[in-house]
Amino acid sequence: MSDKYDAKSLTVLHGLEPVRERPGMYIGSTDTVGLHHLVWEIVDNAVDEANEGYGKHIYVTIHDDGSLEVCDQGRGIPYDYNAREKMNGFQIVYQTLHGGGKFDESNYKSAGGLHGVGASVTNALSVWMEVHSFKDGRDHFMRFENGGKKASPLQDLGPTTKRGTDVRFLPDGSIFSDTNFSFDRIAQHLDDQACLTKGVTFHLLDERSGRKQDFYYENGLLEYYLRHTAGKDGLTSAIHIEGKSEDGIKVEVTFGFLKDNYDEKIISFANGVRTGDGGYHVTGLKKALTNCFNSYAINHKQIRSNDSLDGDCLREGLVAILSTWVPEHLLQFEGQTKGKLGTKEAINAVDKVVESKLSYYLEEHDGEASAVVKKTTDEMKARVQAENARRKERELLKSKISSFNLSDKLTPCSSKDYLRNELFIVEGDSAGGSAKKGRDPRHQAILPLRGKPKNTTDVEDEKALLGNKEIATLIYTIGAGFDSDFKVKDIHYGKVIIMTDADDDGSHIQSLLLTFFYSHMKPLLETGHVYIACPPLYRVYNGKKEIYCYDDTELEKAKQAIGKGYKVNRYKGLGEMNYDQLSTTTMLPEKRKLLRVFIQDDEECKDKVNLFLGKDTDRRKDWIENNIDFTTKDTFTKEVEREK
Ligand code: 0RA
Repeated sequence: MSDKYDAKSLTVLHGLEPVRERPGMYIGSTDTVGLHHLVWEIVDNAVDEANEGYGKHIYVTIHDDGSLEVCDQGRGIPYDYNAREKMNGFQIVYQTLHGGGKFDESNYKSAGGLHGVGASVTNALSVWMEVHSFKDGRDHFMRFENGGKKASPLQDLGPTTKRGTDVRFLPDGSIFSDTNFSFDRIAQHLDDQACLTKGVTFHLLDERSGRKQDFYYENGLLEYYLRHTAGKDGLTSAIHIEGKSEDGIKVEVTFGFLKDNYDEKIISFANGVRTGDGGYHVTGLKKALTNCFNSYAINHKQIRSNDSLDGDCLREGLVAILSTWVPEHLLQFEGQTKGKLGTKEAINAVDKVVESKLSYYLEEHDGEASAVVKKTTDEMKARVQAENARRKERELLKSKISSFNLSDKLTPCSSKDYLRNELFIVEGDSAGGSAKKGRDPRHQAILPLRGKPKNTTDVEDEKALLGNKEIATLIYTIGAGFDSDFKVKDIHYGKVIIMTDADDDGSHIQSLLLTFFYSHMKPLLETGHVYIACPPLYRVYNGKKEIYCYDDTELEKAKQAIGKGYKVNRYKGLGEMNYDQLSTTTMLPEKRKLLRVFIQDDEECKDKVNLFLGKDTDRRKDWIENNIDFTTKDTFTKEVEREK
C-alpha cells in the first residue's frame, strides 16, 4: 500500500444527473430505507478511514434542522487540484459517481450502502451538503447545493489542530417520501459497524430528542458471538480465528457449537456489509469445518478411516459470525439484492485461514472436539433412522394400495429430478395417447383418466379412498402419501398438471380433481404445485400461417391477422388435436399457458367445496335455484349471443 495520495490518484466515471433521475437505481428506494442509505454512504467513508488505521472515533449527529453530520478522525480529503479531472479532491469524492477510488488495490473498501456507489449519491439527493477537511493543519471547506452543485469555491478557512473530515447534509424532501432520520435504525447500523471495526467508538447523538448512545466493541466478533449465544449451553467455547490469504483476503470468524440445539446460524459479512444470502466466504467456512473435524475424528479413531462426518449434521448447533474483507479488485456481489458474496477466491481464502488454525485448536481441546464429533455421529444415526422409518411408511402405503387397485395407465418419465418432472393428468384415453406421443419423455409423465374421478369430498375412510382405482393411482403416482401422512417434500413431480377438454365435462373433472387435492393433499395446493393446462379453443389458418386462440377475442383478432380466406378449426376436445399440435400449444414449456392453482381464502374455499361437492343436497339445490339462469341452455350460444 502506498502511503502517498493526492487528487491525481482519484478516478472519475460519471456525473451526478442520473442519480436524481433514477434514485431507486442507486439507493434501492426513496422511502425511509432509501433515506438511510444516504447515511450509510457517508458513514462508510469514515469507517474506511478507521479500518485503514486512521481515527478511533466516529461521531454521527442528527441535527434539529433535519440534517445529519458525520465526523471522522481520518486523513482528511485531499484538497489539491487534479489536472486530469479538472477538479479538486472534494469534487471527485462528492460530485462524481464511483469517484471514491481513494484506495489502491491492496486496500479494502467498504461495500457500503446498497451498491457501494459512494458519498456522491448522498450529495446528489441533498438540498445542501457542507464538507470540511482538516488536513495538514488547515481547515478546507466547500458547500454544495441543489443536488450536489458547487455552491462555494473550495475555501481555506485557516489553521486547525484537528484532523479528519466532517460532512453534513440535508436530504431532499422532493425526492424522499420521508426525510425523518430514525435513531433506532442508525443505532442498529452503527452497532453492526462497531462490531466489525473493533476498537473504534461510534458516538450517536440525536439533537431532536437529546438521545445519545455509544457503540464500541473491544473484541469485535467475539463479543457479537457472546451476545448471540448468551444463556445457551455450549459444546465448545467461542473459537476465534483471524488471518489473511495470499491474495489479500482478510478473514475473521468467531464460532462455536451449542448443546441441544439443531439450528445452523452463520451470520456473514463481506467488506462491512451483511451478506444475508451467504456466498463463497460461507462456502469456505463450511469446507474448513467439515475437513478439520473429519481429520480430527479419523486421527483419533472416533470414526473409521473410510467413513466421514456429514457437513450438514456437523453444522447443527453451529453459531458463526464471519467477516471477510476482499480487496476492491476482487470484490463482487451477486443476487437480486446483492446479498451474496460472489468472489470465488473467498472459498480458498477462508478455508485456508480457518483450517490452518482450527486443526491446532482441536488437538488442544480434545474434550470439545470429541463432543462435536459425537453430536454429529448421533445426528447422522438419527437421520438414517428417520429415512428408514419413512421408507417403511412408503412401503406400507404401497401395500395398502394393492396392485389390483392400480391403473396400469401411467406412462412415467425417465428423470429422477423430481421437482423438474411434470405429471399430466389427462381426460380420456385418446387425448392420453396424443399426450404420450407429444411429451418430453425425460420430464413429462402422462396419467390418462378414464371417466370421472370419484368425488372425495366427504370420504374419510381410507379403504373407500384407496379402493378407487383412479384415486389410488393418483396417490401412488404422486408418491407423497395422503391426508395427515402427506409430505410435500416427497412428491415425485414438481408440477401436477390437470389437462382436460374445454367443456363442461372437462370443468367437472377439474373440480373433482381439485377437490381431491384440497381434501386429501392440501399442502400440494398450498405450495403451488398444482396447475391447469390451457388448451387452445381455435386454430385460425390459411395455407401459409396459423394462429392458436384461447378465447373469442383472440379469435377475432386472429381472423383479421390472417386475412382473406382464413379457415377456423374449433377444438371441442383435446382429442381433436394431433399430438404435434397438443404438444406445441399445451405441453411445451416455452409455448404453453399454465394456470397455477392457489388457495386464496381457505374459509371460503372450504365453504364452496362443501356447497358444490358436499353431502348437503338441499343447500346445493337452493344455491343453484338462486344463482343459475336456465333460460339459455347452451353456454356456447350464450357466448355467441353476447357478441351480437
Ligand atoms: C481520498 C484520499 C485520501 C483520503 C480520502 C479520500 C478521505 C475521504 C473521506 C470521506 C470522509 N472521510 C474521508 N477521509 C478520507 C487519502 C489522503 C491522504 O493520504 O492524505
